[in-house]
Amino acid sequence: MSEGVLHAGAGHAVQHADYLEEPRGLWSWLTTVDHKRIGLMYMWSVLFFFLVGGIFALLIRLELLTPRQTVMDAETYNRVFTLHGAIMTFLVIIPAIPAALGNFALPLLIGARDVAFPRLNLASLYIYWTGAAMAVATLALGGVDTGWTFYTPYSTTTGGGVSLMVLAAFVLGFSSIFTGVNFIATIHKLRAPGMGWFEMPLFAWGMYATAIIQILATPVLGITLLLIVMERVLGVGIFDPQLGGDPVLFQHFFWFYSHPAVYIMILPAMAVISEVIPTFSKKTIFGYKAIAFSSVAIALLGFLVWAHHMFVAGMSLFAGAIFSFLTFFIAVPSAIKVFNWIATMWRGSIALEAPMLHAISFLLIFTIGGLTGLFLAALSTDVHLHDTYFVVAHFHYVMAGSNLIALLAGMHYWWPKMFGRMYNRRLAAIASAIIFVGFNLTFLPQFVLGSRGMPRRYFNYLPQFQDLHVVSTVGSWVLAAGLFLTAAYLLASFRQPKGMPANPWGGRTLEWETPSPPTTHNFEGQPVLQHGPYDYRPEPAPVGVKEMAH
Ligand code: HEM
Ligand SMILES: [Cu+2]
Repeated sequence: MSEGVLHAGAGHAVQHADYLEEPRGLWSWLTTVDHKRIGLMYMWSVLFFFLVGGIFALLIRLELLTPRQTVMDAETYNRVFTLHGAIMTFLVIIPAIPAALGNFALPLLIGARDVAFPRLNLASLYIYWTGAAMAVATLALGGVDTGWTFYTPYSTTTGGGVSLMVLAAFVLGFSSIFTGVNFIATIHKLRAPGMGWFEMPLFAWGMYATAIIQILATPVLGITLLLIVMERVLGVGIFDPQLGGDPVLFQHFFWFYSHPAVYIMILPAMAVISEVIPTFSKKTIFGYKAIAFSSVAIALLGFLVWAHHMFVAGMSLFAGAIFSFLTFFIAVPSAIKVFNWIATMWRGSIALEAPMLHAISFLLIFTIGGLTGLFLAALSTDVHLHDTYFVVAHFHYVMAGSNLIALLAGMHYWWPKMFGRMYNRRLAAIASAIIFVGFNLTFLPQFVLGSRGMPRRYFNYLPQFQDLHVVSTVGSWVLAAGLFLTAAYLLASFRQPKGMPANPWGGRTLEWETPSPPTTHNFEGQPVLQHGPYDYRPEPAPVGVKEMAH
């Protein structure tokens, strides 16, 4: 790997306008096939829905401030947590890193001019917008109160906008599949000449593993959701026992997608972290191949463990024991990665810039999330913890905490590349600390609540649970404050003139060889192979962070 990756060849003598400037006008954005512009439009859309889902989250926490009704009635509460979960899962966390950051960064990182199918890429954005509009339109039909998991028989019998909501998820699935197809083709066909599989940045490996799951698992969910619509609209008996169906069948179908889908959410997060940690430790990544292969191992093993969501759904003890056993294995590749990231930081010259601070938060939060997963994987303890706040805390550590904090790490890392501008780095460091504290304040107490028996999705609760609920609600305000601060200084960066150097962080992957922001075609001429993706040997001296024009 030592002779690995490349440099943009023909210098930057010819100055072209950057991709943000040329061509001009709203229409040029709406019809663009530039992966960078599509990535940005995805990013703004995802952030918008994160705001919407976040407002619902704050409402949930506000309601749970007291053991009885606080601000809404029980039916509204059910609709609010359903919308929160559905929006965050299908509109935010799944597309966030691959569709937003992946679209922007992947072609740059592998020295390509664009993705393999630029038009399909634009189509996937429009499909995303269509699905999002359908999900929002369910509000007009009285909302949805099934929970984001749409469990039968409730989802086939309750009123409201269930059919429209599951169709929205069906449509969104195509957007996800198309992105996956595009990335697989891009990685196979468009790597810069000389960039073998093991000279690819690890971000590309993460995107590749994610794409495998997107393509293989998403159709299962799509068809399952269509079956709900068929039962609701046409009365075909698939899940309803009265019509000859089986409600537990739904859970099998659902989790056969949704367990792998949690890796659609975490693999891209790991992909970002694998780029940030070497850059800010100024060290070659430790265990490149181990990280690359564990991504693929996670993608494949993820298909074998779905029934750990169903230990108490009435399956045989034998099946339960097997699924419990298999679930422990899935923790191994993740642990391998964590050890390799820590080894990369070990004796590195660590720069505590915002992307790195978020990456360190990720390491801590993901480790807690992953380790608590083992309690749930153990058949005997899961019987006690299933459907309690322990589960809510667990999946927020891995989904919300890990994925979102990795999104923040990646946005702060590539922001100067995306926009040619730098945010206020001091505020960014402060915000990362507030987010870390707020997140743990919100979700750490929920582990305790759950283990004491606080069930999830309950509107009222026993008075002895109130103290910890109050801590959690206050934590959600701290978290929100950190996120609003982040939004404020990121938006304020647009008041700065563009003027970032090509490589403000001293990174060694190819995107740093292009100007900030890049031109429409990314590279002037053919990139030439010069060094590996994480080659931090002394020469040539990287442009230090301190020399930045800020
Ligand atoms: C911003 C801070 C957040 C807060 C304060 C928060 C709060 C909550 C609460 C209190 C619940 C439990 C509702 C209940 O069962 O009683 C919940 C459920 C859930 N949250 Fe969050 N959440 C946040 C962020 C996120 C993010 C970023 C995601 C993205 C994946 C997410 C995904 C979910 C999902 C999937 C559920 C399950 C919904 C259900 O099963 O009904 N949350 N959240
Ligand atoms: Cu699972």
